[in-house]
This record gives sequence, structure tokens and C-alpha cells, in this order.
Amino acid sequence: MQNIDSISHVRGQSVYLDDIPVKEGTLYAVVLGSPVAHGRLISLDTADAAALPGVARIFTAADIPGDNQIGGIFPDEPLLAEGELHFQGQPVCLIVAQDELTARRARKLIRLEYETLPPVIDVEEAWRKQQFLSPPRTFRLGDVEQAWAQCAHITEGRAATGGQEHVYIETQGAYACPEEGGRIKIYSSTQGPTAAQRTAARVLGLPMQYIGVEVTRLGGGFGGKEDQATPWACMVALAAHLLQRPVKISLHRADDMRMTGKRNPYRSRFRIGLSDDLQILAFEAEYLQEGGAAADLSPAILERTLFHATNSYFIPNVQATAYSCRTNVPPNTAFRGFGGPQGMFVLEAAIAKAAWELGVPAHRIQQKNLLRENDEFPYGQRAEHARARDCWTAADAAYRLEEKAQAVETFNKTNELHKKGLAVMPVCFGISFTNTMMNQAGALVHIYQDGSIGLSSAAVEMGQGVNTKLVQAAAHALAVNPARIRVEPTDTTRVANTSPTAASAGADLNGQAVLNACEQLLERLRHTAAGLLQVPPDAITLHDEQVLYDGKNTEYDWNKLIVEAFRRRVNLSAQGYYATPGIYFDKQKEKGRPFAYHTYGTAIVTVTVDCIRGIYAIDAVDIVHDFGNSINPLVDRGQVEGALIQGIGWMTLEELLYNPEGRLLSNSLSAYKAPDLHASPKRVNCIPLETEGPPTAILRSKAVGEPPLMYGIGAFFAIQNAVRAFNPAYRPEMQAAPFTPERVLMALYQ
Ligand code: MTE
Ligand code: LUZ
Ligand code: MOS
Repeated sequence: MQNIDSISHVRGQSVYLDDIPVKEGTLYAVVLGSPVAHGRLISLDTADAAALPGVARIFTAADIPGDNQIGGIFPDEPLLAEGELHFQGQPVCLIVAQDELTARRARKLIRLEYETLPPVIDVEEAWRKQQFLSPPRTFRLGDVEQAWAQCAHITEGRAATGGQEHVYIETQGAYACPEEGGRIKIYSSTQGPTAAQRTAARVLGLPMQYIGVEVTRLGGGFGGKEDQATPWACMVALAAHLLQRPVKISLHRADDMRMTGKRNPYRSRFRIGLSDDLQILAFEAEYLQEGGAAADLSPAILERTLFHATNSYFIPNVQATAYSCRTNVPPNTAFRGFGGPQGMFVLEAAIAKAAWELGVPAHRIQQKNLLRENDEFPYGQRAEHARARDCWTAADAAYRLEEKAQAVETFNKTNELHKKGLAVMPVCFGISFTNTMMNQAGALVHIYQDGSIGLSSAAVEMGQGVNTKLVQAAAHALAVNPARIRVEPTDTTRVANTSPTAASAGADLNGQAVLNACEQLLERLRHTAAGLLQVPPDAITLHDEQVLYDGKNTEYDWNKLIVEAFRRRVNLSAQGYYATPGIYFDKQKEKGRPFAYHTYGTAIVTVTVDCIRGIYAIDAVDIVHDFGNSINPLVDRGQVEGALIQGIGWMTLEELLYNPEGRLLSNSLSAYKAPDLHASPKRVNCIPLETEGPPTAILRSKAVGEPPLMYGIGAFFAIQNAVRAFNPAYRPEMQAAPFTPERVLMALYQ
């Protein structure tokens, strides 16, 4: 089935926040951000700004009727700064005016008096000063101390990965409208409608029932709107509540880039020990996560780094410790992979380094150590339906790994100024929110009298195709034509207490809730049909819009059945609910079964480096991916391609630079290089691994949103291998991503 949004997207008819027709009297807001990364606010003079014609009001922390607090995991983040300033761009005042231009003019007239304090920008400095956002965590398996003695080869090193700007096409924004009786309706570009609702209620000092949040779709989220869409929703809610006027905010790209958090950069140390026959016997790592100025989701991201510290491999002795460090930059946040990519990079860096030292290709070490059925992860869960080896074997068979590696070597022998590099990137990603509580979802399905169907769920459509998958699930369950089904905007008044659409689990959780609602309806309809036909309900089935008795057509089709059900006063609406079974995690012991299942895959990445210029091209990425039984191969392939290119961008091009004063230098799309067509691989092959898929995946179609991002890590190591082919003396002190052309050039001539 084609993505249900594709036609309206192409025609420009899809509705995003900025396409909602505004109500008469709507005001527009802009935010004044802190000019310093660390400081103390002395005074705030808004008189001139407030006097500018057209300015409605200027809000500061003092205007907040409820709690000035938006922290999701820990209450450590004010909506508007009070006393201390913690990062450049931290919201200080909200300026509301008749139009945006006036609000921006007024912003320039606000005078801030502050004392500047020394900022901490460097994560190692924060670590030395013990500035932690949450307590350090350690995952352990076996006994590393005792294992080192058994290793024939031990190597140590350092690794670093950079941040990443989300570059969602639609920037952050929200629109709040006051309604009757003090209620506020918020339209928000958020992955987490309930988070926006809960936090706005807290800020306004109102019960949650007073706030309704509606989301039609996002122009991309990628994790950047899991938590960080909330402040903008709260700000317009505050202004709408106090002014009793509709208020809208829509961030300019520059404000969005400056004020919002990004993927957490990491600095890490590793030690890896192998046996003579390349078995990894021990792995030890210490991860320093750059959290930014507030916890946001960083503690949960830190946890996922530890969950994915051993990626797709079994290592019998592991000790992994992670520190979430507080620095004076915008709070970093969720980004596709959620700490998993940062963890996997470190192990891959360790394997690559061990491979050079031993003079073997890294893929020999990788292959040797892939997970097998029932192997234990450091967090206690065992690999069930482990597909790591199946994906590798299938990739080897389809793409002929040894021949490819041979071809790269031959090329490198015969070419002086261009070198090729090859790397394999196996991926194993755990599916479920690691916070067990969040693994629940709801749905509401109405069958209208005319047989058409309205479907609501907690899922937010952000381009990943979740709504299409929900329509497919409902059509499958009710045996109707998908064209009958319309997906309603996500709305906290229709489905309450929702988790954000994140962790790649949106289709699984909400799809199962939709199935649950549809099963209830189906049960009622089968009884109705049985009554009409005077036969037992067990013998009734629905198939292709027909009511069947004992497998044979009856006089009733879907429309006729619905008319009869309504006449007989059968409830044609159902609320569905789902909570992932069988998952738990004990944070005291750091053991449990946090994931419903794992998504696996293997990618072979080949690149060519121009050794005069340091530039490179990704020749091909050849993937075998475990989709389970894909419900929508086209949507899923789109997810693989998009995630892959996002991963390649993170590993090769995208570089966030802050100056020592904590100012973002790469603060525009001309200074920050997001991957484009030129950065994309010349060829992407993706073969689905033929598997059955687990029952907790929606119709056995595995979660696909995040895992393929990590194939991009292969690009880093492929480039590194090409560099080593040119410059065998290359010994990086630290394996640091992104491997930008500048860094490649330095490495070629180190
Ligand atoms: N695809 C598009 N087009 N746009 C997005 O914002 N977000 C990604 C992924 N794919 C995203 C996307 C992220 S970070 C996640 S967690 C999943 O989609 C969320 O959707 P799902 O749970 O329905 O897979
Ligand atoms: N968000 C979250 C996530 O809150 N918990 C998770 O485990 C997670 N994983 C991936 C992406 N977002
Ligand atoms: Mo995705 S990082 O879980 O929004």
C-alpha cells in the first residue's frame, strides 16, 4: 500500500502547524535568549519594548502562574530563566505582538543586565569537575579484571562522536487558543502530545483536563521533538491563558538551531582483549556524555548507550560505565538511535584498532563474535531469534564480501591517488522504551453509520509512515478496504496519557492498540451477524468486506452489516489499549528484559577517498535488514534509506562547533553541512532477511525507524580503511567522528 500522505505531500496539501488557518485576533510570539552561556541575571528592562506599538505583552518567569519547570526526567529546567543563565539562547522572555516583525523589533529593545560566569563547554572539564546530570551507571557481565590475563592481545584507545542537528524541515512551533471555561487548545509540532499537555498544565497551574493538545503531523522530528517541542507549547499556552487571545510561535531556523538541543556528543575510552583466534574476551569502556545545561532526556540516552555497548556481538566479560556531564550548551536530547549509535561507535572503534594492530581485516573479528541464539547481553536479556549471523551470512552470500574486499585491495594496489575502503557494520537494536512504563498506547476507533471508519491513536505521524501502517492494521483486522479508514489528528482528548512517538515503537505500540480496538468491534459485529443469520457466532468471519458463514458468502456485506448493527443498538466505537508484555528492568541490579525484541541487520559500506583533496564518495551500501514480515516494504525501505543517510551525515559531514564562550558557530544551514544528494551513496541495496517476525511487532513487522541509522557508522570505518591504505603510518590518537574532508586530509598526511 502506498503511503496515505504521498498525494497530499506532493500537491502541497498536507497540513503542518504553519498551514493551520489562524483565528482572528491571533498574536505572534518570539523568544529572547540568553546572550551568555553562563551568567547571573541582574535585571531585565522591558519598558521600551513593551511601549512599542503593536506589542501585546512581554512575559518573564515572574508571570508564570504555576511551576516554572519543564524538566521531563528531572525538574532541573525552567521554562523562562530565573536568576541563573545556563546556555546561550536559553529562553529569558517571551515577546508577544500583533505580528512577528513587531515582536522581533521589540526583542531588540529589551535590556538585559547580567554578570558573566565562566562557562564549561568541554565535556572532559565537566567530568573532572564532577558536574553530573544524573548518577553514573555501570553495566557488567562476567569479570573483566580476571579476563585480561587470558587475552593474547589487548588494546586501548579513545573515541569521540560529535553532536547532530536534527534539521527537521519544519522548525519548532506551537499555536495556543483560549477556549470556553478557561480551557486551552494547543496545536503543537510535537512527538509527545501528552508531555506538552502535562507540562503546560504544570506551568499554568491547571489540571491536565484544561489543556488539549492536537497534532496532525510533523515535518520531521527525529527525536528533536520528543521532549523539546514542549517549551514552545508551554510558552504560547502561557501567553494565550494570560492574554485570552490565540498566540502562535514558529521558530526561525537560526533561533531553532541556537536554542534547541542536539544529539549528545560523546568522548570515550575503551580497552578490548582478544584471544589468539580473534574471540573478543573482554571489553571495558567509559563514556562521557555531553548533556548540556539540563537533564532533558540525557539520562535515558545514557542508559541506551550502555544497552548497546556490545552492539551485535557476544562478549563474555564487559564493564561499561557512563557519565552524563553538565555543560553550558543547550540541553542535548533524543536523536534517532538515542545513545545507541554513540555506544556502538566505541566498540567498532575498538575492533578497528585491534584489527590494524593484529594485521587482520576488522570484519574477520566482527564475524567471529556475532551474537548467537541465547547469548546473554550485559543487561541480562538473552538473544531470542538472534539474527546477527543470519544477516551477515545473507549479506556475504548476496554481496560476496571476500570478493568485494579483494576488489578493494586490487584497486588500492593499482591506484596511487585514490584509495578505496570497505567496512562492515552489523547492527542489533533493542525495541521498546527502556523505561518500561512508557511502553503503552491507546486507540479509539469509530465505525460511522455509513460504514466509514475514523481511527485515532497516540501515534504522531512525522514522515515515518506510522499512519499508513495503522490503516493497514485496521483494514486487516476488520477485513475492509483501507480507503474506508481515515486517520484523525492525534489529540489528547481522544487518546489520553500517551507516550511520545519514539523509540521506533510507534507502529508497534499504537498498532497493537488499534488491533485491540478492532478486535472488540469485530467480536460485536460477528455476534450481530450471527443474530441476523440465526447461526452461531463462531462460524461467522469477515473477509474482503463480506460476511461469511462457514466460509461462504452471505447476503450481508460490510455496509449492510453496519446498518443492521446500528439499528440493533450495537456500540460501534471501541477504545483499544496495549501494554508490551514480558518486559521489565531492575535499575538496582542493572539487569532485566527491557526489550520486546531486537532488530538486526548488516551493511557493507565501500568508499573512495581522493587522496589529494581529502574528499570522498560513498560508492555503495549493501544491506541485509531484518524487517520481520514487513507490513509495508516501500515505507520500510524509505526508513532504511533515510536513516542510513542521516547516519552517514553524522559520521562524515555534520560538525557542530561552539566557541569557548559557548556560542554555536555552525548556526545556519550554510555553516552546518547536512547530507544532500552528493553525500548519499551512489548505490544502496537493501535485501530483506526472510523471517517470521516476533508477535510483539505489529503484524510481525519489525520496528524500523532507528536501527538503520547505525549502518552509517560503517562509512566512518570504510573511510578510515581507505586512509590507512594511503598512509599506513596513520595512528590516530583518538578515533573521532565526523570524519570531515579536512580531517581526512590531515589523516592522509599525518
Ligand atoms: N522518519 C521521518 N521521515 N521523519 C522522522 O522524523 N523519526 C525517526 C524515525 N523515522 C523520523 C523518521 C525516529 S527518531 C523515530 S523514533 C521513529 O521514526 C518514530 O516513528 P515509529 O516509532 O513510528 O517508527
Ligand atoms: N525515548 C525514550 C527513546 O524515552 N526512551 C527510549 O528508550 C528511547 N529509545 C529510542 C528513542 N527514543
Ligand atoms: Mo526517536 S530518537 O525515538 O524520536
